[in-house]
Amino acid sequence: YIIKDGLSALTYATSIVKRIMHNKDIKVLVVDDSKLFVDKSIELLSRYKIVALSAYDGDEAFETLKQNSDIKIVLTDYLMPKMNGLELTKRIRKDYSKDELSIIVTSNDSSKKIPAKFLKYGANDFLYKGFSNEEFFARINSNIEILELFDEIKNKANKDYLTGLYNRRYLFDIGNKLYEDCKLNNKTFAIAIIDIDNFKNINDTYGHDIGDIALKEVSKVLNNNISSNALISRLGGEEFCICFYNRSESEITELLEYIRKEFENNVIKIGKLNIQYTISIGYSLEFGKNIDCMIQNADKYLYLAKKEGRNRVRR
Ligand code: GH3
Ligand code: MG
Ligand code: MG
Ligand code: MG
Repeated sequence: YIIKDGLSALTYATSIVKRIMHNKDIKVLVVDDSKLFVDKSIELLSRYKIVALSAYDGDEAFETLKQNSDIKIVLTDYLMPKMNGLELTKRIRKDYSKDELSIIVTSNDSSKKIPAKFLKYGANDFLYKGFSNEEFFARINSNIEILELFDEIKNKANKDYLTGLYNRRYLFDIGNKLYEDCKLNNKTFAIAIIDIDNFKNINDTYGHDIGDIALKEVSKVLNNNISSNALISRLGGEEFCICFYNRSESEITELLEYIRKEFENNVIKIGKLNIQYTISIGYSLEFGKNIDCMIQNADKYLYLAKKEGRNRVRR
């Protein structure tokens, strides 16, 4: 590159460094029957700190892909023995969508029809062999950027902005799938709803910002204490929902009681303020007609917990 002034040189260098810092999480699978090409590509990728795996035909590539769920980009040749690049592309697109995996095709074949064919079958990009290093990196980078954008959008759509927990939409979408899977495979499934007691008082006494911190504190306690087999979400307002799957009744009961006590026994320090609040929990262990019914059920128990004096776990 020819960069004429210091500032744009600095900006350019910064963007490259940022890019490289990111790249350590990216894994590329290079598929080609030419060992020379595979080695060259892996060497180029390593200059940008991108880890690469290799495969020498479509069959081997597909096996490698199945065993390495962290592969983000497949760089594939067209003509190869056993399964060629076009078959591989079709095969991959049956199982992996464009928002999770990018396919970049490289070929010597000069037929004008080839790139269109690949793109129609789900490839993201096409490179004629003999490409410059600069073009190679530019294509790899633009594909990484698109995948990252997809991740960012998915994250924004599924997570609650304030607490970073999954949101209501995600709960009903993925929670429902979990529910169906547990029902079908005879695994346990439970729903707990957690509600801050007299939360309105916190807002009224200390202000909305402190209320927000109190909400984040709940998400922290939930995340710190529930590490597996659970989907934790914010239902809305000061209500949270946990779907437990494949966990025993006693485990769930103990855990919920422990979480309740975490609030009862601890003062939360926010700057100079010491605030204390309790939570109530309603939970439902019996499979209902669907996940909505189970949530309604847990909600009924939550209502009872409130009615019986708050700061309690009720089923
Ligand atoms: P109860 O013990 O019966 O649950 O009483 P409560 O005061 O906790 O419940 P109520 O439903 O009366 O009040 C909930 C309050 O939560 C009202 C609302 O302003 C507040 N709230 C909802 N979402 C947010 C938020 O994102 N941030 C803050 N700071 N407050 C919120
Ligand atoms: Mg070939
Ligand atoms: Mg409430
Ligand atoms: Mg409340």
